[in-house]
Amino acid sequence: MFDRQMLQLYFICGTNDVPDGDIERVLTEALKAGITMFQFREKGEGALTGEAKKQMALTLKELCQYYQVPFIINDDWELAVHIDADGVHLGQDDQDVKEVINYFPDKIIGLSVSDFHEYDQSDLTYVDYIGVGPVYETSSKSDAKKPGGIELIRKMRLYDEDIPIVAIGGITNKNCELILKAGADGVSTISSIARSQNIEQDVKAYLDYYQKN
Ligand code: TZP
Ligand code: MG
Repeated sequence: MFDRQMLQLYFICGTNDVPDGDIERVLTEALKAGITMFQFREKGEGALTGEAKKQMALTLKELCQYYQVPFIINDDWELAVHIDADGVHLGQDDQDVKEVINYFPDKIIGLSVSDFHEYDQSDLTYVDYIGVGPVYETSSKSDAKKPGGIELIRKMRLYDEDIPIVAIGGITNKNCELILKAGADGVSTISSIARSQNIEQDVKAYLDYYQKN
């Protein structure tokens, strides 16, 4: 089910990340332009909850299915199970992977790892990929740790030569090349797509790298 190529351009978004709140439009444009994975990360003030969150998740899942792009839910593993998402992305403070794995046979499980201490304390047996960052400063996550720069990616790749790595934090199509050259399998982004004035053009500029390499 999981293939590391899915990480190439991993778009993460919730309704609060989109200036006019129209996440369906943004996701549709991003899917059309070629994103390779999507994560619904609904957080912050005024975020959807309960039934409204579930309905939005179902709508976005359908969009992803149409474009055959994996649909992942952030944190809320119960919702992921309930609506049969393609997987879940967990943070260090979320439910333990071991405790949810039985609900996710053949599904994708991602885990956030922001440094080597977190890597060492994580059981990666059932983890398909790790999200490593922040690489650069970000304004999309209020409690983001200190940025580790490209060195964080380079060192993580040396530390674990095999695990699929997606980099996160302050990434744009202008700085992604160095990150990928440092050993990441892909890049994830919120604002560079959610706030883009031209999603098609910006997504294609990311994907150019893979076409040339
Ligand atoms: N985790 C680490 S940084 C970050 C998350 C969810 C936010 C990334 O957002 P952006 O806009 O791509 O910097
Ligand atoms: Mg989390």
